[in-house]
Order: sequence, then C-alpha cells, then structure tokens
Amino acid sequence: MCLGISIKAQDISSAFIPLPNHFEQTGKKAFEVKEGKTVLYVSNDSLQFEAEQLAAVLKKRMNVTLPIVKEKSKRCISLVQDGALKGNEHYQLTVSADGIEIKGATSAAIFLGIMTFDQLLLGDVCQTSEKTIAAVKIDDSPRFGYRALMLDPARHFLPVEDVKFYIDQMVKYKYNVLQLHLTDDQGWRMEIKRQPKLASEQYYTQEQLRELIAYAAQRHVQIVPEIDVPGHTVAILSAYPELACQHLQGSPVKVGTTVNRMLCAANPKTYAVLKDVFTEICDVFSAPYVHLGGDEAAIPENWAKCSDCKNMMQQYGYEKPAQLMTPFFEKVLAMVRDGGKKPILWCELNNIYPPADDYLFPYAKDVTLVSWRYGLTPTCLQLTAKHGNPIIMAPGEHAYFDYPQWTGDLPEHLNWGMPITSLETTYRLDPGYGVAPKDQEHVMGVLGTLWGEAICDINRATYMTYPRALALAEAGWTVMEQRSWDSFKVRLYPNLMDLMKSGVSLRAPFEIAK
Ligand code: TNX
Repeated sequence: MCLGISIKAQDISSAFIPLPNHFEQTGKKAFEVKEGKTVLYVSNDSLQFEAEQLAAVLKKRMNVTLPIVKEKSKRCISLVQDGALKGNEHYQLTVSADGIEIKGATSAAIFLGIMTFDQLLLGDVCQTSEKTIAAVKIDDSPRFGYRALMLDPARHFLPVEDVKFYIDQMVKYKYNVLQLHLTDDQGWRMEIKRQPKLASEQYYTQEQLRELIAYAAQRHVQIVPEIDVPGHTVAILSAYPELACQHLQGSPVKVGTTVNRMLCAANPKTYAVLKDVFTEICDVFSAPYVHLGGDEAAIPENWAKCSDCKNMMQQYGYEKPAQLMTPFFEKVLAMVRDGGKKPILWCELNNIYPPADDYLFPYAKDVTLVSWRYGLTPTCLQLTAKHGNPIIMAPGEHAYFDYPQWTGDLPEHLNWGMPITSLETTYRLDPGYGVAPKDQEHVMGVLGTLWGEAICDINRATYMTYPRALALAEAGWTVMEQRSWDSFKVRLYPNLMDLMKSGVSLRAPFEIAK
C-alpha cells in the first residue's frame, strides 16, 4: 500500500522551459485525475491530433488512459478553440478542482499549451503519488514568433526518420521552425525532377519531403528549406561543370574535396537551372520562407577573375565584383517571389570581420537577414533597423551548436579552433541586445545552427543541440524580465532527465553542478 503523503510543496514551474510569460499558482484546490471518470473534451474535430497528444501526455506522466469525447462534462480536461484570444501562439492553461482547460485561437496555440501542460506534469506534480494537479493559471504568448533550429543534412545526410525524431524533441520547447540546409559543397539532398543530375547519392525524394513537411506541420513546425547560392555550390558544379566561371572551366570539381567555387553570375544557364530548382522548392515546401544562403561567397577567386563576370561588371558600371551580388540575387529573389515565398539570406557585411560597417551589397527590402558572424550582431541589428530588413538572431557566440560545449568536448574532428559555446553562454543571449524597444521591433526571433561538417549521425546532432537548445528556446520565448540563469539551471534537471528517458543523446552539463 502506498501512503502517498506529499511533504514537498508543489512548485508548478519546476520543469518549465521556456518559462511562460505569465503564470500563477492559485493555491486553490487541486484537480484530481480519475481514470474511468475524467475525460478529454475537444471543442472541434480539427483538434483531434492535439487531443491525442494530450492523451499521450497523461498516459506518459500519470499512467492513465483517458477517452477523447465530443461532449463537455463536469470536471473534464478540455481543449477549446476560441477566436477571442489574440495571437496565433497565445494560449491559456487553467487548472482548478472543477476542470482543466487549454484554450487558444489556433490549434498551434493549443498545442503549445499542451507542451506546457506536459512540463507541468513533468515537474513536481509527478513527484507526488496522488493523481492530482495543482491549481494554476497560465496566460502565455511568446516574445518572438520565429524560434528555429537548423539541421545540415548537406554535410552529413540524416534519414527522414532521424529528422522526425529531431522534430519530436524540439516541439517540447516550443520551437516552431526547422531550417534544412539542403545543399552545400558536400552534397545536394533534394530531388529536383527537372534537373535530376543535381541530387547526390543520398537525398530526399520530393515524396519524402512532402511527408516530412506534413509531419512537422501537424506539430506546428514549418520547414524552411535552404538552397545555398552563389557560393557553397560544389555539389551543383560537379553535376553542371559548365556553370563555373570562365577561368575555372575544365578545372576539376570534386564533392567533399573542392571548396570556394561559385556559380558564374554571367552565365544564363546558372539562372535556368536555379529557376527549375526554386520552382520545385516553392511547390514542395509549405512554409512562407525560402532561405537562399548568400554566405561566404569566394568572390575574389571566382567572379573577380572571370572574363564573363568582368564584362557583366562593365555593363552595370560596377567597380567591385561583389556588386554583382545585386543582379545575381535580383534574378534569384524573383524566382522565390514568383513562387509566393519570402526570401531569407545570411547577413554578409562589407569586410566580414569587425569593424565592418555596411552590407556587402544592398539587400532588397523584402529580404529577412540572419545575423551569424561572431561579434557582428550589434552591427547587423543596427543596419537592418536602418534599412528596414527583418532580422533573425543566430549569433556565432550564442547560437552555433556545432561549436564545443566545453573544453575538450565534441566535435571530435574538423574543429578549426572553434570557440567554446557553453550552456550559460547560450543562455545569456538577449535577442534584442538590450537596445531600445523601437530598435528591436524588426527582430523576428532566434535560430540555433547545427552545422554538420562533424555531425555524422543523429546522436551527435542531439548531443550538440541539447541542452543548449533549451537555453535558446527560453531566449526566444521568454521576456528578459522573467529570465534568470539561476532559475533556468534548476528547471533544467527534470528536462535533462526527460530527454534522456526519451533516448535522446545529450551532453550532461557537469559544470553547472558545481
Ligand atoms: C560558416 S554560418 C558557415 C557554414 C559552416 C559554419 C561552420 C554560415 C552562414 N556559413 O557553412 O558550416 O561556418 O561553423
């Protein structure tokens, strides 16, 4: 027999990551879950998936099997879609002795409420042997609408099932975008029906991608594809050597070995191939954004030496070959706009490293930029504010999950002297960089990048991601006034346990246990 005496006061927030922006423990009578009596009520059929998720949460955390019903009854657990709530991701979670209600204007908001409910049960509630849930009122919506992680199957291919597993984990922490870096020097990972030579040995078929996109969408995650141009293009050039600059025609291009090759800006065929690529990308992917790369273009080795590119410069009256980025992207951006999508590019500045003071080339107004280079985010933030481009924060010093988490840790190879990005360093990110509210209105959110040069399987991918992605999740969701490293460290433990129990390889952050 179990006496079930709980001597510990329940701290309802003990496992919340990210911390909700408004919550209170009402101190009123708790809700009792009674198998055989308690039911899950859904306000409409379109919430069936969410209802199943809720049932799975209760099974996992309390070992109860509760039926999903369409009629409201006394003391039930309900999911309610209510258009009166403002915001796509704004949810309310109320627990009282009379019932539990998770409410939102959209199924996405309700799903987020279920993720919080899961963490409510993961916390102190589950340490009691009674099946009771403390009375709470949570009214929560995110600081930023774009909370992303990035996988790089171009460098090391990741099978669809692994990507799904990755999505299963990220949604627990309210991430809503997965960027897939689909192309690079080391591989081209998407089937393009009009250009079948592009795909490398391992790739996703369009059918697989559609299935993956639907899987993610059900969990309220958008998949943003990235096709990196005009640099990082050895995989394209190995299939179409004629797209190289004049002086490099005939020079061997080998996937996995060659680097720093670009697509020729002056060759019409470059644009013909890319048109086919982006037409199919826009057709297959449902997210409103397409990422076009634009980073680390080795212009001096390519366009600067190419006779065709030099002629093109003359036609435009340009002085610097980097100015060719403007006509190049005018053409490519048009393909994405024609496909009904909004473009994203990595933010590149004029002389790359500080004290850079302007963009490499003038970005079009509708381009969202991602700030990534170490030390340059404050400059990117100012420039984007001035020019009117939205910005996503992926600063190298906080959000690069390919960097080691501690001295001597992974990656075990291809470490070019990477700086350490500890859990605390990631946590310390304020995506608004403390500037005046009006100067950070254009910040869309955060992106954790898991560059894949050394990430050769899903276990390494999750090991590098967790627990730092928990810290970044809170940076993306929770307002600064609510955030605290000391509180985060405590809330981390049940979540680490939970990830480990779910079979997720992660790095135990020993340093915080000191
Ligand atoms: C720079 S970040 C890159 C990637 C590499 C990464 C390694 C960015 C836009 N480009 O191609 O994988 O560094 O840390």
